[in-house]
Amino acid sequence: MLESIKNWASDFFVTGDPLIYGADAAIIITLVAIVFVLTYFKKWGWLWRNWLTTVDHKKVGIMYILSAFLMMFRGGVDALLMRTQLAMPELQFLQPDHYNEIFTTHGVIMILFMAMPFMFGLFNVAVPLQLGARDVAYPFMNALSFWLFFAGAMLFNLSFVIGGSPDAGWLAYPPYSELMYNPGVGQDFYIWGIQISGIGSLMTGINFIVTILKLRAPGMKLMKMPMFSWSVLASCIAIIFSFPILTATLALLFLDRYGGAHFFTLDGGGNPMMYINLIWMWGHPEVYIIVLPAFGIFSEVVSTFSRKKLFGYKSMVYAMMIISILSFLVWAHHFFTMGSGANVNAFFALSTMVIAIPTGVKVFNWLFTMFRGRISFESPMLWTTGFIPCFVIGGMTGVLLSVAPADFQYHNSYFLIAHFHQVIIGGVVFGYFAGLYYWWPKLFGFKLNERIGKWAFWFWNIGFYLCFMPQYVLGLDGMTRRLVTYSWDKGWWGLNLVSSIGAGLMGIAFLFQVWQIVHGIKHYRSNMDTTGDPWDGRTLEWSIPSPAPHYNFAVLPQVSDQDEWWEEKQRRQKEGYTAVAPELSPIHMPNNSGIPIMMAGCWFLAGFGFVFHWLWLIIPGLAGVALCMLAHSFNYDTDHYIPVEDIKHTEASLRGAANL
Ligand code: HEM
Ligand SMILES: [Cu+2]
Repeated sequence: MLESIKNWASDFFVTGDPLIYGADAAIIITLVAIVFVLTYFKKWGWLWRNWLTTVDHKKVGIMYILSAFLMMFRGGVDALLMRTQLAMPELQFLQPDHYNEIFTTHGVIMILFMAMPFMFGLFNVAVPLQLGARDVAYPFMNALSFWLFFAGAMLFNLSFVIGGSPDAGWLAYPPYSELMYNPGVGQDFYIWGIQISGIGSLMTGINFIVTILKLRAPGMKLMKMPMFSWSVLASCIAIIFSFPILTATLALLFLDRYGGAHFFTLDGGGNPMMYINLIWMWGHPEVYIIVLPAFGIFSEVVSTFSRKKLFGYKSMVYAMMIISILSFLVWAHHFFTMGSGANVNAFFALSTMVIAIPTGVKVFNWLFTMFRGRISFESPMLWTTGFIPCFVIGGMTGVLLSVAPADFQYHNSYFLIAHFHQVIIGGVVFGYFAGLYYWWPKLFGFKLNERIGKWAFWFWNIGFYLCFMPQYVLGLDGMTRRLVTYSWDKGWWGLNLVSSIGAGLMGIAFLFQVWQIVHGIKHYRSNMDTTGDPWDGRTLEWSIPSPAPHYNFAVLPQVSDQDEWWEEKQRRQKEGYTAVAPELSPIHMPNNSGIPIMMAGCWFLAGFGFVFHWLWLIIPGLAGVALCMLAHSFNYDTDHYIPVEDIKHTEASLRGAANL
């Protein structure tokens, strides 16, 4: 009896690795500390009412971004572990099995649990404010999306200490992800973690499309909409068409693993290449899903900090929309070596090269916007100028990769690793940082320290080039990806060492950013943004106080121009301008709800049950999900009105009574 419990426990808890015992201890200590602090300072009620049950898009956005930072830490530690292992030849720092797990969790966490929530956080933070709306179209669903993402991310991360991590790469190609070759529970954590958070992503896509199409302020024609909102629309269109493919693909893999189906196994008539096609039909649009909003942010930042209208607004809109559609037609460039023949490869090579055209258009638009502008280099603009050369080089190496015959040489080499990190770090990560620094004062009411920010910027940039430029050379020299170690006689050690040093510098850069935020919170009183418009902005979010009141706009703005707030400021400076005191009326707002977090909790339990084949947990978990749906369907107390008196009071305390 005792023996069998012991056996079960050593399977259930991952044993034998000091790193993991450390993680076990850290998790327990952190949980105890959180519970202690919340109880000691009597903050449970505050946490529940203000955060866990909130449906306010700004708070949901903050929770997304906070989670993204935590995940960036985990994914970054994974990256540093790998770069330590590769710093010198023939190191035994990580064993091969462990290395497989780490590149898998690094990739999944960085794309799905870091980039995606960071992006959704910025959608939430900025889109309703830019549109002159009071929330997203479906605030309840928005909170539910967040909690589903969070439940999925936690489930995935749990595999580190319970059951064991997945190790079949970030896209879990069969046959290695099939039960026969991968009997542990790691791949099941992968499937359920991504499925649960994927439902949330799909709902967010729907939510923001409806918000953008239906909730724009009166007078804001589509062609007057701020460029970030356009980029969100393009990204969400790609989300709603591509995420169902991911869900279906993982469902098929689930059937293979649980039900002995043979969709992706050669014996039984399946085909692993089918999986690889399907997963990239989602995977390629996914990379545009995360980069298009970054393009939107750069557009806003470039025009604000050059104090000029964006050059070529219309061409930018068309470029975004075309990219969103084209991104569905290029997936096979990820496996030119599949053997599908010259005609198929020619099609996918050409469609890939075509994408470079609208992308190039954008780069010229940004450069022409800066041309003869009155440029100032505060943080958001700094990241934008860092992005342009990085993305251009990364984009050009992408065009090299799209040359199908040559790809037989580059495929699965470090050349590819260098290329995609260059576009993802230089494009996506730098873009989201620009957005975070840009909207930070609007969210929290104070600015972050510029000096610490500059340190972070330079460490990120120098670290980046040191880390990834050598990898192009290594790739051409034959170093393949997912390689745990290499021998001295390859002659690769010098470049690898430089690369690892670069990775370390990026780790330091991240610490600078954490410090910058801690510093900002400590000294917030001396950096308050009392104007609501710290960058001399152009779009509607800068017309309201910082931090934005929870109803955003006391009176919905009337829009007549592109860059409405900029034009309004010009009008106000003209002779004879008389301010009209706005007529206030009660504001209709959604109520908080505890159902999203509870429903996500039930999904988490069901997912955990599925991972371990525990019917006794799956059934109550799914029943809980159904009960939450029922409870929400019969809840008629979902909204309230804020009386005029309260609005006046809030506005007076935020703006000073004079402005009303
Ligand atoms: C911050 C600095 C980063 C460093 C130093 C780094 C380093 C690495 C390393 C060493 C690998 C494994 C290469 C191999 O053995 O094949 C890797 C793979 C990968 N990285 Fe990063 N990375 C960083 C940031 C990111 C970011 C921001 C993302 C995405 C948002 C990302 C996405 C990926 C993906 C998808 C893989 C492929 C995983 C696989 O082969 O299945 N990385 N990275
Ligand atoms: Cu692709």
